[in-house]
Amino acid sequence: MSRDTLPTDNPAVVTVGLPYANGDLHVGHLRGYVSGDVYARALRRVGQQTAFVCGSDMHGTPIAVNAAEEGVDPESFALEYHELYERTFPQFNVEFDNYGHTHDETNTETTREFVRTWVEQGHVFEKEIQVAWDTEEDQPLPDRFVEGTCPYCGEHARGDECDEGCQRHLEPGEIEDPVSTITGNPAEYRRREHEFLRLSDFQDYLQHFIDRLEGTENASNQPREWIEGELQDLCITRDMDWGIDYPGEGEEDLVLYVWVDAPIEYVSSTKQYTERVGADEYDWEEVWKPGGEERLGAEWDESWDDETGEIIHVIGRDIIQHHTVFWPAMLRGAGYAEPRAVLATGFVGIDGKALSTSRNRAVWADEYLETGFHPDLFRYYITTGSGLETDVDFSWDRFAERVNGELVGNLGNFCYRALLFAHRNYDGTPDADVSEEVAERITGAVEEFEAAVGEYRLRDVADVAVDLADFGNEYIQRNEPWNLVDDDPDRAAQVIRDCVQLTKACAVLMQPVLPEKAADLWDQLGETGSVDDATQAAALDAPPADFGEPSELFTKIEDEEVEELNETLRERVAAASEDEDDDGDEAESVDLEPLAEERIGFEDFQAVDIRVGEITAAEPIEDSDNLMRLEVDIGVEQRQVVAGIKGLHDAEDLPGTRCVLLANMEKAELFGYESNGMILAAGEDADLLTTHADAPLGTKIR
Ligand code: B3M
Ligand code: ZN
Repeated sequence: MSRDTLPTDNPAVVTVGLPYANGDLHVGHLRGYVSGDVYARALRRVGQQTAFVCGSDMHGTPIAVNAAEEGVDPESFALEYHELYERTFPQFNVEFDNYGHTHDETNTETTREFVRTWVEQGHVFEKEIQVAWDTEEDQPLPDRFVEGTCPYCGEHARGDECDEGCQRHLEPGEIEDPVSTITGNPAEYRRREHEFLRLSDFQDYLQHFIDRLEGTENASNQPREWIEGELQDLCITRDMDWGIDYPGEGEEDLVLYVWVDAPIEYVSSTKQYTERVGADEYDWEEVWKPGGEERLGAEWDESWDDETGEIIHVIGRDIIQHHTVFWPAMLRGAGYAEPRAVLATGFVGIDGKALSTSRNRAVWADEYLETGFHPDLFRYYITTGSGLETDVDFSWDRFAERVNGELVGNLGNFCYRALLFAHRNYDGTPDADVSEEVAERITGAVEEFEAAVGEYRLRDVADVAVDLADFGNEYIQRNEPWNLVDDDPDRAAQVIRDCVQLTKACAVLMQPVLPEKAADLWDQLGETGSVDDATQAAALDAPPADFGEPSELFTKIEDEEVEELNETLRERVAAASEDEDDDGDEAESVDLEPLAEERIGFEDFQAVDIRVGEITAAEPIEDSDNLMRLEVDIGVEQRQVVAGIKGLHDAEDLPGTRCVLLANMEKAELFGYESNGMILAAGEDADLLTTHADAPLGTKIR
């Protein structure tokens, strides 16, 4: 059974993963918040009642470690960042209906209530486990206070997550060769009592949940293996002072694990919104707790699928497990509703490498604002460059290219031309009917917008207006109204009437991604009221008869500006790479990685489509330090692949080289080039894999 496509009559809530209140925001963070905001606005645009909520994540070792480094208490440390985020989001037109934080009273109370309910329902048990211990400091080392090796993939891992390797959540005691991040000494494991949420109670439920879950494919595919395999119970307490106290007798020295109170902030923040606007306007319980206590402990009933709020989480792809395994179990265990959709965004990198706050390999939110570029430009660039799931590279060149080409040259140009012509010749909208061709084109755009919202295709939501303007430019060019004004005034009036209508439709449809620019255009059209409140039908409603002289919506970004920004970024990336080398990462990577312990079945292997190929063209990517664009012939087709082999192989030597290509690798966009496959290579020097005899191109490797 599938749910009715959005919009539905139920209230919806859109949330974005909570930022840890421990550092400045960069473009990688902003991708998530902008995406959430665009989606929330788009949902409202199609008539769904929607709250958009979030809050700062104040607890856990990410905060405790950084606060300790600065010698301040975690609360004031985190509050300072919380206030910074509260100020920064609106500067990118990210407008939450409520922005709370996990340490506030609402969340403390709601969290404790969740935990008490799990305990009452018998989902919590106590167990003695091994926790890492710093013998010099004589203290336990929860989460990020310990580093070591991931037991699953052998990569370097920090505390509770394998952030450089397989991205798995790590339970206390799992990390191998633990080292204290406080003293740098090898840590010892000691036995301690902790509280656990029995995830296996929810295994059956989760297997059905994952089939119902909507959103991006990565979010429902990635967790399947965990949900189908043996579910490891979740340790929900930590030996720390900073956090929400565990609400149980005799457990005063334990706080709740940060991943308990963090997602509960989604509920708390929605509650606060209801407290502000009143339950008549928006009732958090209808969304999160439909059916009151009735669903607590009861078997899932299919009729509940429709009797619920629409809960939509936008998150980074590194926290899929938390949102599709732990969180739905936490909700179910307390009798709450379940997420309808999880939209997991890809990462943002620079030059093919991940952003790093500690190494200053990033473009910062403040830095963007200081350039003076309008926030809507960033919103457009980050939502439309590629699909939400894809990892992307931030590049000022691409940013300028897209702004100049698509916003200045296309959308802005069309609206300005249309309105200027209308204003000069008719003082506003000419008195004529919209042609059938144009009415149909607008209807098509409105429908495409709505379909994209229903299918969570955020890029397409954001592309609709620019595509419509593209049509507008072609239409005006084809009809040459400037030649008609004298000879065929009726026809001229009709063409311009069409163009003004297209402009109005653009304003309506661009509003989610370019909210301030849409408002500007709305004013220029002489419309009263706010474009945010205009319905989709307004795209075809007649524009006002009179309007004044228009102004250009967007300004061209000059080459010199881009060059300056590139220069700053190049220097920063070079410094970050030097740092990395100094850290001895290089030496580490020469060590042979331990063999994977986990075995895979033949079927898993068969799912990996590896082919014999031949490189037919190779070209270094100019602005990148390590990327090369390759064309690879795999018999059935030619593939374009972006590979990190610049500086390791000469482009001239590569054509004619036989290689081995992972053909069903997810597509990615790097430096504006689509990478459709992955060349297999060994080690730091990218020793390319090949075949010994002459298996025909395209042969599958088995
Ligand atoms: N604070 C940040 C992260 O791991 C973390 C998200 C919580 S969402 C409930 O991306
Ligand atoms: Zn790992």
